[in-house]
Amino acid sequence: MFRPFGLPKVKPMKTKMKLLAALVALGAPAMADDMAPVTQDTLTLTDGYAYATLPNQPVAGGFLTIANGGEADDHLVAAASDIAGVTQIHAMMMDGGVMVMRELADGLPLPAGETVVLQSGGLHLMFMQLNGPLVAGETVAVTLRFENAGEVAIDLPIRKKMAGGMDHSATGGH
Ligand SMILES: [Cu+2]
Repeated sequence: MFRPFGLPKVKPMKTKMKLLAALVALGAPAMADDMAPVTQDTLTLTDGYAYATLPNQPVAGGFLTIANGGEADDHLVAAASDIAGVTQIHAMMMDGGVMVMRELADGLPLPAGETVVLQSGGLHLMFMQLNGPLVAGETVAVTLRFENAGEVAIDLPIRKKMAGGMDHSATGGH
């Protein structure tokens, strides 16, 4: 399912970050399920996350929201993570009445002034040839390479997968 492009989504995150910092300072159990927003060049990256893997799950999805506040288009060209031998940029699409996913070989366009959401059941980062499990409460370090903004390093918090949710697991384990 694609969310139409062009829906600006800007959330003030400062309060959340302070709360998070306070929890960390108190030694509270891991609650780092919100990614600190990252801004580079005209891009703002928010709402990053990945789901914990099930035993023997060979691949996993990564998700985030990318807002391009600039006047020029940008382009997510590539992604990489130490957790995976290969990281690709995928889209879900209908093919003969069946939902399939495809690698976006040319990357993901980020039109000027628009916000692109990578989410379960839609656009996503695909971690393949996993080197180990994704564990809830930990993070996945990912480097994204943009045509204009250059390389951006982010840490995706790993969330527990909700049972019965509308996510990839229904389509074959990721
Ligand atoms: Cu995929």
